[in-house]
Amino acid sequence: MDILDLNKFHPNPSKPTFVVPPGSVDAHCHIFGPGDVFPYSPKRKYTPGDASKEDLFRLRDFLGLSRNVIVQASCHGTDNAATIDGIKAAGEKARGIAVVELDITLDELRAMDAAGIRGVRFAFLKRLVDPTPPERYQRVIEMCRQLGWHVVVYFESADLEDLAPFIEAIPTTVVVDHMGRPDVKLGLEHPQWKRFLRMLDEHENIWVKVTGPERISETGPPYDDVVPYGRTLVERYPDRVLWGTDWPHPNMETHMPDDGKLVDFIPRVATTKELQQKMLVDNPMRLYWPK
Ligand code: 0GY
Repeated sequence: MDILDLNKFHPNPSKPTFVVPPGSVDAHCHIFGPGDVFPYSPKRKYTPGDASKEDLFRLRDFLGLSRNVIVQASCHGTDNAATIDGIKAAGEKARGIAVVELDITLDELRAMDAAGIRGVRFAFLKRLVDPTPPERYQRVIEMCRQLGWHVVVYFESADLEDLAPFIEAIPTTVVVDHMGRPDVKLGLEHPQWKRFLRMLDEHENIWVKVTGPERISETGPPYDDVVPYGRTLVERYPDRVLWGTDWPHPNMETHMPDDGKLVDFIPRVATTKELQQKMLVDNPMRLYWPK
């Protein structure tokens, strides 16, 4: 394997073998800086290598994708300027997810809506953010409901049992990042994974991103150990799964993924044309570009 700088996205990803259906959406990616134009947050827990909107659009086109959902990452805190700048530059080809202060006003959120933001993200990973007691998000959630936005939640599976009452009570569509971050060492029969499936079984407003095999895998590329988890989600909840690259892959400790190989992971979890069409096109279009 190439020795790559773990703070910088893959410089020359391979051309995927899998040809994505026309209109496919990368529903989870970020823009970082560049730091001299869009400074990183003083409260950040990591400082990424710059990854500009131009770099993102180049990757989108190279992989054969049509649209991006740009997710505000923790290193930019609650200053969504880089994310919104990227959405504006992409025109109709991008939407975004913001991270906001708890005292933000409805008018400020309306301005973000006009700029293409369609939801807010709450992260519960201590290595990314200082913890916010979930009940303090209620006011923001209520404003999301008024705007027809959704809520994105990022947690690790060990924390789900504690967070579930909060997540299950959210009245909007909820999107869970990175397959709920299962611990693949524990296996598909473990109560943590079963708890996640139970949450999805019982709450049809909860969607899940089939993203992040490179983060979840213990064995590394081509992420064989993550396939059964992804496939379970796609086959059980075909109308509420999304896919994304997670480019530019902050905080990778073992390797920097080849984004072409991440596209080649898709047909291993979405094994039919119908499932691929739903996950890559129909579902994200319904959520982010409704007619
Ligand atoms: C991801 C995952 C990570 C980082 C962030 O907001 C973030 O900084 O989401 C991570 O470190 O697991 O979705 O990019």
